[in-house]
Amino acid sequence: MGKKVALISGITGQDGSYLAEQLLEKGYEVHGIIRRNSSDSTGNLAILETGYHNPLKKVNLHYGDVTDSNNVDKLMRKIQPDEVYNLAAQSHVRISFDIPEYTANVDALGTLRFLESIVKNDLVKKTKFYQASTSELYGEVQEIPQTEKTPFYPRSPYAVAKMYSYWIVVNYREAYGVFACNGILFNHESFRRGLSFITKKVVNLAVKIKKGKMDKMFLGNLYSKRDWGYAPEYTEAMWEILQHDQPEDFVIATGETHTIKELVEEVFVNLGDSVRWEGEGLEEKGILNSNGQVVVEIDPHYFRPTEVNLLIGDATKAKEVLGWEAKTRFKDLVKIMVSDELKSMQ
Ligand code: NAP
Ligand code: F7E
Repeated sequence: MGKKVALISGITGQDGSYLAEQLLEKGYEVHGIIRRNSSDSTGNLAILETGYHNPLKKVNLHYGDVTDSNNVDKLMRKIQPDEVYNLAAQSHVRISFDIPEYTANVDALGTLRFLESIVKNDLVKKTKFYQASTSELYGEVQEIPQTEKTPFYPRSPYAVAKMYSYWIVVNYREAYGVFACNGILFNHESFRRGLSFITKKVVNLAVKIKKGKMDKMFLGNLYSKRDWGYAPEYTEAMWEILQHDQPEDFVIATGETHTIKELVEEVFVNLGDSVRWEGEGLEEKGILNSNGQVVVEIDPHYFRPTEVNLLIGDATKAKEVLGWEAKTRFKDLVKIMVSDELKSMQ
């Protein structure tokens, strides 16, 4: 049997880059879709030898965009993948309020474009499809903790667009028999996380503050709670989901939840300091116990018109059916992220 062929949309992102590495390790021929950007977006792939730079063509990169159905269809016909991992998204929740229509085009219709191509090109028996669904679907949570059966209540244009994708995956599975699955992944983080997400932002700025390169950071809502896991473990779960003998949807989470305040505190503990809080509302401040320096202030720019206050997932099904379980918990995740950030700034 020849090599299995995988196509990853969103390969330059945090998850796409880990997944590409893991699939190469497993012996796959890996293809990825990259957008034409005026600046280089392949930093997360630096570890891999790409088709551009090396004749070994370890990863085959194709220019494309999931808003372009001709492009998606053409790539699907050319590559004839055994597995598609649809990770491409405008993935920032707050920014989705600024660009809701664009977010819907990418995060909702992008998914439809792949599924239509599978059906139209008679790839139903060949191609399995993974959709990057999200805990943001639970939004104003209807149940604690959240499972595969918890009703959705999306609270942003991002989450509403992802809700379309969730259901179109279910529909194409039931209507046409596509092996299509949703991974409902709770927040997962790493050194490769984009700088505008809270874990990476706090770790990056705290390290700069402790090195004397900055005075303070500005944050939004300190009281929301998230279930944060470690990204490479979550991309392994994506693969596991497609190896199951039937197409199903799975929650992937740690089962532990923490506030943004706890995140800030834990990051500074890992940098040999500690933070106390003074004031309320917009006047609330985080202060270093070592020297009294104000290191956190509130900027309402980072507030969302509607917030997701509490996420905590129950990944029992993934454990029982796939044997998948989160290994890295909150404290270890922060330790890893701080250590990787320090190394990168040496
Ligand atoms: P990310 O780092 O923001 O990566 C998003 C990827 O999508 C990037 O490669 C980006 O390319 C690409 N992309 C954006 N718009 C595109 C378009 N129009 N056409 C083609 N590619 C496009 O996201 P991530 O954290 O790796 O997450 C991967 C997926 O899982 C996303 O769908 C996200 O919504 C979902 N998800 C993430 C989490 C999480 O906690 N990380 C949890 C649940 C679900 P550029 O590099 O060119 O921008
Ligand atoms: O915010 C609060 C903010 O942007 C987490 C995406 O990968 O995970 C991610 O979405 C929390 C929110 O992630 C700042 O209000 C406070 O309550 O890191 P985040 P997210 O919105 O949970 C889900 C699962 C996805 O699917 C998404 O694609 O932190 N917060 N102050 C802040 N957030 C940011 N970004 N910046 C702040 O300054």
